[in-house]
Amino acid sequence: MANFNILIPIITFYLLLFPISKTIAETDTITNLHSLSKNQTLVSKNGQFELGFFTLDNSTNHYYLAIWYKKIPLQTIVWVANREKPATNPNSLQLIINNTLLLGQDNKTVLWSVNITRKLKNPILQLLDSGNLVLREDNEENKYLWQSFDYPGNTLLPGMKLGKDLRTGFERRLTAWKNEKDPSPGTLSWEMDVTVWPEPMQRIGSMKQFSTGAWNGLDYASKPTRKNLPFFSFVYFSSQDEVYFAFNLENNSVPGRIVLDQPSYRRLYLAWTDKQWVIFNSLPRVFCERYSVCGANSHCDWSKSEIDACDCLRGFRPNHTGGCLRDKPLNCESDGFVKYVKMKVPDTENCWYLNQSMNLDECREKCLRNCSCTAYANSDIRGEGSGCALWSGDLYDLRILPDAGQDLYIRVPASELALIDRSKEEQEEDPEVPLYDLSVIASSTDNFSDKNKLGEGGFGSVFKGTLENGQRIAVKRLSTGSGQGIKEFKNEIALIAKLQHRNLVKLQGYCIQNKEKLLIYEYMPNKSLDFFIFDQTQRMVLDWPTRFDIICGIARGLLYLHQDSRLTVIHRDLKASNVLLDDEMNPKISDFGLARILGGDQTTEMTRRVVGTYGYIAPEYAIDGNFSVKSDVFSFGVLLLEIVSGKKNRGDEHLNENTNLVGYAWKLWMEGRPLELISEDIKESCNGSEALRCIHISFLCLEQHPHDRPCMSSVVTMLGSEICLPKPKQPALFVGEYSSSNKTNLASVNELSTSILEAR
Ligand SMILES: *[C@@H]1O[C@H](CO)[C@@H](O)[C@H](O)[C@H]1NC(C)=O
Ligand SMILES: *[C@@H]1O[C@H](CO)[C@@H](O)[C@H](O)[C@H]1NC(C)=O
Ligand SMILES: *[C@@H]1O[C@H](CO)[C@@H](O)[C@H](O)[C@H]1NC(C)=O
Ligand SMILES: *[C@@H]1O[C@H](CO)[C@@H](O)[C@H](O)[C@H]1NC(C)=O
Ligand SMILES: *[C@@H]1O[C@H](CO)[C@@H](O)[C@H](O)[C@H]1NC(C)=O
Ligand SMILES: *[C@@H]1O[C@H](CO)[C@@H](O)[C@H](O)[C@H]1NC(C)=O
Ligand SMILES: *[C@@H]1O[C@H](CO)[C@@H](O)[C@H](O)[C@H]1NC(C)=O
Ligand SMILES: *[C@@H]1O[C@H](CO)[C@@H](O)[C@H](O)[C@H]1NC(C)=O
Ligand SMILES: *[C@@H]1O[C@H](CO)[C@@H](O)[C@H](O)[C@H]1NC(C)=O
Ligand SMILES: *[C@@H]1O[C@H](CO)[C@@H](O)[C@H](O)[C@H]1NC(C)=O
Ligand SMILES: *[C@@H]1O[C@H](CO)[C@@H](O)[C@H](O)[C@H]1NC(C)=O
Ligand SMILES: CC(=O)N[C@H]1CO[C@H](CO)[C@@H](O)[C@@H]1O
Repeated sequence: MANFNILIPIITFYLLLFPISKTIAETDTITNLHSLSKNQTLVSKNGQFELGFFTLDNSTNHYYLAIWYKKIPLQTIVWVANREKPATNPNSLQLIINNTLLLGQDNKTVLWSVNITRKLKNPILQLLDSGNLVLREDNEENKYLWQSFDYPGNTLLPGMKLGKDLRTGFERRLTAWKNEKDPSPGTLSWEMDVTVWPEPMQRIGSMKQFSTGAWNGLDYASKPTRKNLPFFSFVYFSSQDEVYFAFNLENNSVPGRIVLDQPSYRRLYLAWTDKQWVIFNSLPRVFCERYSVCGANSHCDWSKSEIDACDCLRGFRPNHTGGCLRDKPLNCESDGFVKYVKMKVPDTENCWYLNQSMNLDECREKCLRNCSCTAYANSDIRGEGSGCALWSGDLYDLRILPDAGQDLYIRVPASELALIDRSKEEQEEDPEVPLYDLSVIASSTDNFSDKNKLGEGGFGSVFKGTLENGQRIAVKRLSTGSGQGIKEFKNEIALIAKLQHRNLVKLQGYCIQNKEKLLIYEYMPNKSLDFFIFDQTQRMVLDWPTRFDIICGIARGLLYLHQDSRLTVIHRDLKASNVLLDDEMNPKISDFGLARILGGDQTTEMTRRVVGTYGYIAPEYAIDGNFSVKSDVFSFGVLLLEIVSGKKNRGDEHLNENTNLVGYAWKLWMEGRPLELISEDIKESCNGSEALRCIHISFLCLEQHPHDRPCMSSVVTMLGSEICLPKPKQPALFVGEYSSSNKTNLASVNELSTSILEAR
C-alpha cells in the first residue's frame, strides 16, 4: 500500500489470543437441531468472518464466544457474546438455539442469552460476510429477529449503526474492553447524544471526553481530514424514527474498523494494509480536542501552542475556577452578535432549536427575539449555508479549527459591539489629536523648569504642567536628534492616540514646533510603580490585593497593546517606572509606542537600535536585537517578580552580588520555598495561592526561548483563573551582563549596549 506518514505499526496484543476452535465442515449457519461446541466454528459465506470460541489467556481458562476476521492471519476479535461472563469449563460449552439463543455451560449455567418473545419456526443462526451474526426464521431471508450488530462491543464495522431508534428508545453504543485481557465493558464509551441537533459523544464514565461536533450537512466538523482517513467515509442519518452514525469503506479489499481502546482512552481508525493493522487515526489528537478544555464560553485555538490555546469569547472574562463569565449583562433587544469563523460549534446539549429550512437572517432574528438565546449558526454549511441552530446558556467545547468548521455568531451586549464598530470607523477616519502651541506648554511648565521635572526617561524628560483652565498634564519632551520628519511624526502620533485602554496612559495632544517634539499626557498624581515598591516606607502603601490588581491591570494593558488594538504594538521598555498610578492606584502603562516615534520599525523584527532597560530586557533582544511581543512578556515576568518581592531584578542591595532577582527567585522555587520571595511588607495581606501563581506565571514568562513564553492573553487567563499551569523550566537568567563566550556576538552586543538604557 501507499506510504502514509502517519502509519503506526499496530498492536501486539492480538497476538496473545489463543484460538481453540477448529472448523470441522465449513458452514455459515446452524439450525435448531444443532449446537456449536467448543471445537467448532461458523464461517461466513465468502470466508470473511468466523464465529467460535477463544481465550485471551490460556492460563486463566476463560473462554469467550466471539467473531473475528477469517482472512486476516492475526486474530482480531470484532465482537464478543459473553463479555461479562467468561466460560470456565471449556469442555461443555454449547451454543444452543431452540426458540432462544443461549450460551450455556454444564447444562445449568447460562453465560449469555438472547430473549425472543415469540415462538420461532425453524430458527437459523447465520454469520454474514459483513461480520453480522443474525437469528432468523428459515423462510425469512431478510427479517432478523436478533442481530449482533445491534449489540456492538468495542468495534464498529462498516454497516453497523451508532445511534438511537427514536420510536423504541433502543440505543446502539460502543464500549471499550476493560483491558487487553478482559472484554467486559470498560469506562470508555461512544454514543450518539440525541439533542435537537444530535452529536456523537465519547465519554469516560459519565464525563464527556471528546466530540467531533454535530453533522453540518457535509461532515463532522472536527473529524480527521480525508488525507488521514483515505479509506473511511462517514454517514449521518437523521429522521423522526432514527438517528445514527455509520461509516463505509471506500476500498472493499482493505478491511477497516473503528475501535475504542481503553488503555489509551482513544478511538482508533484501523485498516489492514501490508499484512498488519495500521492506525490511520487516533482521537482525540491534540490539546484542543479534549472536551471543553478551556471551560465555558471560551474557545481553543488549534493552531496555537497549548499554553496560548485558550481564550475567552468576546465580551467574556476569565472565571476564577476556569472558563469565562460575561463581562457585562445582556440587554435583550438591543444586543448584537460577534461573528467567529472556522469554528466547531458548541456542544449541542444547550442547542434548543433546529430548523433545516430557515436562512441565516431568519435565524438571527429568531435568536435576537428570545432573550435567553446566546448563539446561532447555520445547521448545514453546504453551498451558501442553510438551516438554523440556536443555543442558550453557557457555550461549551468551542474550537477554532485549522481547515474546517463554520461561522458562529455569539450574542454580546450592544456596548461590546460599539467597541468593535468604533474601531471600524476609526479605520476610515483618524481622530484629531489636539496640537498644542509651544508657548502654551512652555508656560504651563514654567518654561520646563527643574522644579516641575517629574523624571528623566529613555526618550526624554517628563514635566508636570498646569494649563490655564487648571487641568494638570504631563509633558514628555522628546530628546530630538535622529528621529523622523514632521509628517511621519504626525502619523505616529495619530496611531498612538488611537490606543485607548483603561490601563494605558492617555495621550491628550502633541506639539511640534521649532526643534521641540512634545507629547502631552493625562497627569498621574500617584507617580510610578517603582516609587512605591522599591521604597522602604512607600511600599507599605501597596498591600497585596492592590498589588494583585496592579499586576492584572498591567497584563490587560499589555494584552491590549499586543492583540486587542488594531495595531500590534510592542512596548519594548516595560518596567516599574513606566507603570504610572492614577488617583485610585489603577496602573497605566506609559511610553508605549515611543520606540515607533523614535524611528524603530515595528513591522520587522530586527532593528539596529535596542531600546530597553538592563534587568528587564529579553536575551534574544539584547543579544540579537530580535524583539517581539514575547520580549515584552519577558519584561512582564521580571516586573511580576519585582512587584511580589519588592526587590529590583538588577542591583538590589539585598541581593547577593552574583545573583539577580530572577536567579534568586528560581533558587527559592527549586528549594520548594517560593513564598519566601514575598516582600515582608505584604506578608500579612498576602493571599499565598495568588502570589504563588504570580511567581509561577513569571517563570513561564521568563523562559529562555520566546516560543515557550505565553502570550499576554494566556497570562491574563492564568492570572484570572485557577487553571493548571505548566511546569516552568529554568528561566533565562540574563540581565544584561553578557556571559556569551561567542566573541563575534560580544562585539556586536557591546555596540548595541551603548544604546541600552540604564534604569533610573
Ligand atoms: C468436538 O468436540 C466434541 C465434544 O466435545 C467431540 O465429540 C468431537 O469428537 C470433537 N470433534 C473434533 C473434530 O475434535
Ligand atoms: C498457552 O498454551 C500453550 C499451548 O498449550 C503453551 O505453550 C503456553 O505456554 C500457554 N501459555 C500460557 C501463558 O499459559
Ligand atoms: C427445545 O425445546 C423443546 C420444546 O420447548 C424441548 O422439548 C427440547 O428439549 C429443547 N431442546 C434442547 C436441545 O434444549
Ligand atoms: C447435559 O444434559 C444432557 C441431557 O439431559 C445429558 O445427556 C448430559 O450428560 C448433560 N451434560 C453435562 C455436562 O451435565
Ligand atoms: C432476557 O429476559 C430476562 C427476563 O426478563 C432478563 O433478566 C434478561 O436481562 C434478558 N436478557 C437480555 C439479553 O435482554
Ligand atoms: C484497493 O486496495 C487494493 C489492495 O490494497 C489495491 O490494490 C487497490 O488499488 C485499491 N483500489 C483503489 C480503488 O484504491
Ligand atoms: C464561575 O465559577 C463559579 C465558581 O467559582 C462557578 O460556580 C460558575 O459556574 C462559573 N461560571 C461559569 C460560566 O463557568
Ligand atoms: C422552519 O422555518 C420555516 C421558515 O421560517 C418555517 O416556515 C417552518 O415552520 C419552520 N419549521 C419548524 C418545524 O419550526
Ligand atoms: C426561548 O429560549 C428558550 C431556551 O433557552 C426556550 O426554552 C424557549 O421556548 C424560547 N422561547 C421562545 C418563545 O421561543
Ligand atoms: C524660556 O526659555 C528659553 C530658553 O531656554 C527662553 O528663550 C525663553 O525666553 C523663556 N521663556 C520664558 C517665558 O521664560
Ligand atoms: C557565534 O556567532 C556566530 C555569528 O552569529 C555564529 O555563526 C556561531 O554559530 C556562534 N558560535 C557559537 C559557539 O555560538
Ligand atoms: C498613596 C497615595 O499617594 N495616594 C494618593 C493618590 O492620589 C490621590 C489623588 O491625588 C491622593 O488622594 C492619594 O493620597
